[in-house]
Amino acid sequence: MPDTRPKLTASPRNLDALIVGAGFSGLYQLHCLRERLGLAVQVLEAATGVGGTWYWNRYPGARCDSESHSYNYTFSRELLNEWEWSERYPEQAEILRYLNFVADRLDLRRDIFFNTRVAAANYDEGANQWRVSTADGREFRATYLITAVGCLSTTNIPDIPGLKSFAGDCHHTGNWPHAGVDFSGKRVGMLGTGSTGIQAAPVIAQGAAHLTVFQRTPNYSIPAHNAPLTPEFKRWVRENQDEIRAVMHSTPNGHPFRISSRRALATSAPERQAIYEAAWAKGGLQFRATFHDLLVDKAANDTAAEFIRARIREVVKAPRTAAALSDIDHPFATKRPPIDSGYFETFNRDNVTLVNLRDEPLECILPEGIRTRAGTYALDTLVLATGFDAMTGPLLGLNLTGRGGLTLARAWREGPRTYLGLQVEGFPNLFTVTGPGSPSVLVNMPVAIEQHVEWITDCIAHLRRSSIRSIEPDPQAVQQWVEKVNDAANATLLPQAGHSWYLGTNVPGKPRVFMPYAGGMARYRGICAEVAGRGYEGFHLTPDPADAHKGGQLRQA
Ligand code: N01
Repeated sequence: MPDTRPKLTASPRNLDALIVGAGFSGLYQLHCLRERLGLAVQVLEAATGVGGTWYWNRYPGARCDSESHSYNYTFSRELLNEWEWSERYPEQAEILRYLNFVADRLDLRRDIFFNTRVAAANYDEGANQWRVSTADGREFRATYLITAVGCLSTTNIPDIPGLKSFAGDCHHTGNWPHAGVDFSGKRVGMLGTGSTGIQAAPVIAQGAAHLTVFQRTPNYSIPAHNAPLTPEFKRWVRENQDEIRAVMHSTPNGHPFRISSRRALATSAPERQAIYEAAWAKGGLQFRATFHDLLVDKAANDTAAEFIRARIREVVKAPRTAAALSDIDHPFATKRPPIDSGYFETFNRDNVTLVNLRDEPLECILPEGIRTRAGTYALDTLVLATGFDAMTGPLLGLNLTGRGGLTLARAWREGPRTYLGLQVEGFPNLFTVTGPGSPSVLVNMPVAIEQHVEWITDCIAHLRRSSIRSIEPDPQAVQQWVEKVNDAANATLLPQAGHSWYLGTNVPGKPRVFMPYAGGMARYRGICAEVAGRGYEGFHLTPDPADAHKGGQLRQA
């Protein structure tokens, strides 16, 4: 494999900033720090190319469930004008092409070290530097360390007895072989019916001899109705860029549509049914926006949940399978709602079987297949669509050690604690793009990413302008923010999912904490702007010793 590492032009030992990850976040952060602030900055990326999530998640059917015209950067008119999406929902390969286009257009590759996995990062208090070591033994030093590692990038491999003994091919969807997987003539088993499994099943079923879906928890899904974009729609997007961006910036979830102000229970049953039917026919996440109380009022939520269950029962012909698929016991959208292309229809195929693990729990994996309480299913290939150690997993995987030898694992042993999802107490000059405690995964990701990257860039500009040596959050501000994150979640039905990766309960031993900020992106953007406007309220700003006579440590709480 050719060495894609950039040549070291300046000493890497004294960089201004290091960024970990070359996905949506890392690419834009590099651009901002290099071009807007003129910093010496480099990116460390474990993969051989840019793309982050979209580099790794190459499973069959991988597609974004944000609509394509909202799933891109909006900071650059040139980028907007030069790129055109082909379908309503962009597929993985097209998103990867887009991110490569951006990397080329902004000349980003020259400052990215590919094939470079961070092994550990330690804050050296005396030098006020982050020392970052890589798996292949190199060391980098920088004043600012910015994690752009994504929220769903650490795969969750279930601890099922016998998994390693499986004799056939076994792949996790989040680490899919680049050459693809040939399913022809194969008996394929798939574990997992979240967004990923729901996207993968219809495509795998088309290529395999037989697909067996092992379902532990049934899930809602809305039809995507994906289709090529028409020339008229493309023209409309080109002509309305500012308006589309304004809508994305004003809504709680960063999508390019508004949430209705109607309440489900204040609407007559026939009218409500008609609204749901229209939204179902339109497809996509907009279904969630039909009524404004769906995520705050259980009775309102029940109306949407029952509508979807009825659609599943209508579509799926075998009554037992339909019952297993529609026996959903969490409120709608309290887990990330998938959207699909023919998921429920797939169970009408002769070569697809649903195994309901609630009726016949999984006992173990054997070399020849999966054994449940009811018997053994012979398989040639196993697909693990079992999700991620979300939000905290990618950060803990960096083995970060802050001031006084405090490890992130210790600081977060009872769950993540951040201020605004941007900084962690005890970890000066560390910034976490879309970290826990920020809206991130509850939002159309590029919108959340652009706001974080721009806030971090402005913050670093302020530190340098004001001769500030380091910034870290005040403990009180962290405590108050943690409470705000909890309150925001508790004001919704989201914690009522009982079990979800939002809560961390999908990973054994992980503290049960609702991790993202559920107060809405528009509100969050305002809070961050206010904090910055008040001189970074809630942060400790430590002046450079040379400037210490100007007032010692600045406490901005
Ligand atoms: O993961 P998940 P995902 N035995 O955690 C099951 C984003 N995303 O990769 O619920 C049997 O949602 C588990 O069952 P249960 C999106 O934000 C976006 O699907 O724990 N089953 C569940 O069914 C999404 O929410 C896009 O009982 C086991 C499944 O595995 C997030 O990624 C596309 C098991 C995991 O579901 C994660 O989605 C795809 C076991 N031992 C993903 N362990 C788009 O933008 C786990 N499961 C389109």
